[in-house]
Amino acid sequence: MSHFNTGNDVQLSRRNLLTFTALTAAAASLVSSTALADDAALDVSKLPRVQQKLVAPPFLPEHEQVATSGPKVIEVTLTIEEKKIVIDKEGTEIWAFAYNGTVPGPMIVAHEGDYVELTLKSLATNAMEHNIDFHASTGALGGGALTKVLPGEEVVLRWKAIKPGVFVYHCAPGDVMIPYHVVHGMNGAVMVLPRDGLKDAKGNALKYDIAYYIGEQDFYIPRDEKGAFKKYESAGEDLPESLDVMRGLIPTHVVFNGAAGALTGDKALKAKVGDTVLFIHAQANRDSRPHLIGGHGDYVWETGKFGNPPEVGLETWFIRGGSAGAALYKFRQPGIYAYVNHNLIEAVMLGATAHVKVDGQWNDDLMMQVSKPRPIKA
Ligand SMILES: [Cu+2]
Repeated sequence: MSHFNTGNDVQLSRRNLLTFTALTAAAASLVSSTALADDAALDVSKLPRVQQKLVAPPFLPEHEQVATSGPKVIEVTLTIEEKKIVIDKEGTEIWAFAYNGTVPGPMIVAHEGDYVELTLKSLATNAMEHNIDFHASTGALGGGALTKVLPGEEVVLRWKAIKPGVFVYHCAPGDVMIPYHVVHGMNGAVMVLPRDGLKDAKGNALKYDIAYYIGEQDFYIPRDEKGAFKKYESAGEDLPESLDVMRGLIPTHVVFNGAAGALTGDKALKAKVGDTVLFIHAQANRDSRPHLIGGHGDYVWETGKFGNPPEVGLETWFIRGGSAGAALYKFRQPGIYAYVNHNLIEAVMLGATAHVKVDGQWNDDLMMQVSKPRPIKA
């Protein structure tokens, strides 16, 4: 039994923490009986089943851009792990709540009309109750009430992908535990492609050679009396102090894929001149504004929903907190591009920078240095 010290010096037992969400328990049982009575479940039993092997971000699982067969049931497994991760080069730590051990959790890919069947497991070594709310799903709490798992438990949820687009998912165990878990890394994304793939505003097919998934994460790390970031012995021990920092709404870190520098230098994303890259940007809690320095968004689904025509030729696009967006760009020049949250304080000082290393032949027509720096002529 682990204990959590609150700001009021009240010892909260693990069981107390777990009952933060007792109010939604009744709703959960109500929804389960309705779901079981649904006739549609009979048809689902006849559909082909595939297991989707989830991979760590910034990569996406193997998938078809255009579906070559009818709707199917896509089986995925997410295992929840409370684990200590390092979030910057100075060694700052957080006890993250991680789906499949990564921040953000892995991308799940489906086509419109498919069913996503998730087995959600929580390691027995965890301390808290967790669940999952899929913004891509349709139904009470995005599945949140139907997926509550205590340490050592597993649950299976199935939902039909009826809205195309990129969407976030996140833990939502109730009350303050919702933002607390989300800003401890407990979020990820789903991509539901139209069955016939992506299209421009005129309905012409759009394809990508590479897709990268960037999960932006804001962290709120408490500091000690000397201003140094505090470290904790176990998951949840930071609860009261973390809530105090969160109340101020100023993150100490804004990072891509779990840590400052997770996608820079040796770990830069890669592409070649001529490659068309789909950048999926997810932010489960806070607004962002991706910008590719030296490039553009050729086609951008700013709200991330593929039922809308993409905007073209964008400079910077806006990601609303609690959503994911997608931008398609064909690289025309080689070099190191910085992909940033163009609040440059967040990009440079808080960590929200990725690099894309692009190989290929430079095109002087698009840009060239006409003369090297020299003293100004009188
Ligand atoms: Cu959680």
